[in-house]
Amino acid sequence: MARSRRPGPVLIDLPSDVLAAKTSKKIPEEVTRRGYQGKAAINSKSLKKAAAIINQAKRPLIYAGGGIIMSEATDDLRAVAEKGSLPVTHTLMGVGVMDSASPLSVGMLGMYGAWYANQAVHDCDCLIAIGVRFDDRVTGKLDAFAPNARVIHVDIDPSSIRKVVNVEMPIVGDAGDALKALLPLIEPGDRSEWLGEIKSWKEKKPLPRPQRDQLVPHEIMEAIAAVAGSHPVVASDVGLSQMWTANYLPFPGPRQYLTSGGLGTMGYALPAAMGAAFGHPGDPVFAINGDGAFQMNIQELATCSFYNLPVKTIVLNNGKLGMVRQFQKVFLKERYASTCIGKHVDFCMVAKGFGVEAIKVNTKEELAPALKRAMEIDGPVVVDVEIDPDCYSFPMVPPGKKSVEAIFSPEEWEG
Ligand SMILES: Cc1ncc(C[n+]2csc(CCOP(=O)(O)OP(=O)(O)O)c2C)c(N)n1
Ligand SMILES: [Mg+2]
Repeated sequence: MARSRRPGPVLIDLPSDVLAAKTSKKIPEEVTRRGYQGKAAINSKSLKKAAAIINQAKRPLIYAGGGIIMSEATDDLRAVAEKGSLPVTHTLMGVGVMDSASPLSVGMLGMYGAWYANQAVHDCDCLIAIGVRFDDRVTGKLDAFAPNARVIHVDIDPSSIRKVVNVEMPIVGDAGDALKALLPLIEPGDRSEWLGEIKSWKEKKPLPRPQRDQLVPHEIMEAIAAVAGSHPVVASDVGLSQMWTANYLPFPGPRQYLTSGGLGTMGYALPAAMGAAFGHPGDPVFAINGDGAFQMNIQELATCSFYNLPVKTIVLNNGKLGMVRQFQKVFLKERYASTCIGKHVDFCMVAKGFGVEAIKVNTKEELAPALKRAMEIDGPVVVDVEIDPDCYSFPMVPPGKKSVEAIFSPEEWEG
């Protein structure tokens, strides 16, 4: 199950009395299970109909997710997008399906996504969903999601199709198989007007890049990108740090951004980065942590130290459980509860206690030299960066609102 075409972690929970019991039953060679059964052949009729819908569309948009990355189909997606001049928005799990610098990339959609990506979903006349699940963090208010679009949904798991939204053209199958079969059917179209409109939205309401006295997230992402080399692997934790990494750090390709996605497991970044460091020796590997999430697996610094794993841990230190605090600030009238964790932990001292080198960054001027030094060190490093504690992840779609009703500041929320 873990290694089949929709791979991922599987929890097998066996009670200890079962483990200790004896059995004379023969263990079957093959097992069948309910639900998803593996790879299905693509229905060519459905595919032709889907291609016809796409070719007719004036304002098509691909909504691409992690299924494309699991299917190793990034090149197939890019070929289809380029042939049809089809812009692509992606989910959190789909970071890297397009080169974020590509003119066809519309960035991440959803609750913490770019305003222009949500606007493109709202205004498209054809939504081509591939390897995605219409998660509530993506759709916002469901009946206002892609209201003008004919929807095509490609997914390997039939139970995912029409689970959340009604689609006109379902295609059950592997994303790579579907995209390969779709490529010859896609006609090169002139979509310059639509692409121009998306470009103007990007200029009208870009991702915010505030200038403050203290360091702010996009400056840190830019500084990391400047030292990261051509093929970095970045694991992010859960919280604002995760959204800032997904939105501001450029990702040219797949499997360079590791995140726990919908599971939301704080503490994920460091062990995930350690796995990447073992699996990709030679590639620069970063763990980008919030100060809260870092403490959930901080003991793994011992493993980093033991193996001299070259994981560069960047702590975005705001003294807060920032993402939860953002809710308390915006929606709960600043009634803060249990989200101010303060500055009681000296992460540099903790890291050194584990035998890991550490650098403290307090000011803008200290950031670039600290990252340069971190890259020069042959082994694990913790860089503890003080950031403006009043930075949040905007734009944000308030729960229950339409995805085009994103707010750019707490003041925009009227309750
Ligand atoms: C184990 C666990 N506990 C609680 C949460 C809920 N949660 C989501 S984000 C977040 C705050 C994360 O704080 P921090 O790591 O400091 O990151 P920041 O948002 O400040 O960047 C919390 C508590 C979670 N996702 N996982
Ligand atoms: Mg924090």
